[in-house]
Amino acid sequence: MKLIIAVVQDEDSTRLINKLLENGFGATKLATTGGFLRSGNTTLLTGVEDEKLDAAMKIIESTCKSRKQVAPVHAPMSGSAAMYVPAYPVQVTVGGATVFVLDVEQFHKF
Ligand code: 2BA
Repeated sequence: MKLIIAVVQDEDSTRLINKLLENGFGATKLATTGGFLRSGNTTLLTGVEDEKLDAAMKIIESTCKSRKQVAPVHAPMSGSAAMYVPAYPVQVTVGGATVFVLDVEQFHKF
């Protein structure tokens, strides 16, 4: 069994959950925050049998779009100086999805 951890954009999350459920996958949705943009995104946890991994990955790939986003970013600075440095706008391409696949050692439902 594998655990898929997929970081996706909020805009894609409802469609992605619906498609996963329609295709017989379970999903847990976590509200998360990207470390770089400091804006909200969604992390989905999906446990799948090994032979269904490809099908789940295809659903994620086909559902999650990449988008350009402009966001104020603070230069990484420590100490009190950081308070006086204004944020500067950067344009980044976010997504479609950042996906980690882990081996599951055990799976229980009690
Ligand atoms: P954020 O960390 O908010 O990053 C949003 C987007 O900003 C990233 O899109 C990337 O295009 C850009 N970006 C990130 N770090 C950057 C940097 N140091 N300099 C310039 N641009 C940078 P994605 O790569 O599609 O990532 C989307 C979200 O996926 C990330 O949101 C983060 O929440 C998660 N993520 C990405 N890589 C990860 C990793 N290695 N481990 C854990 N989470 C990750």
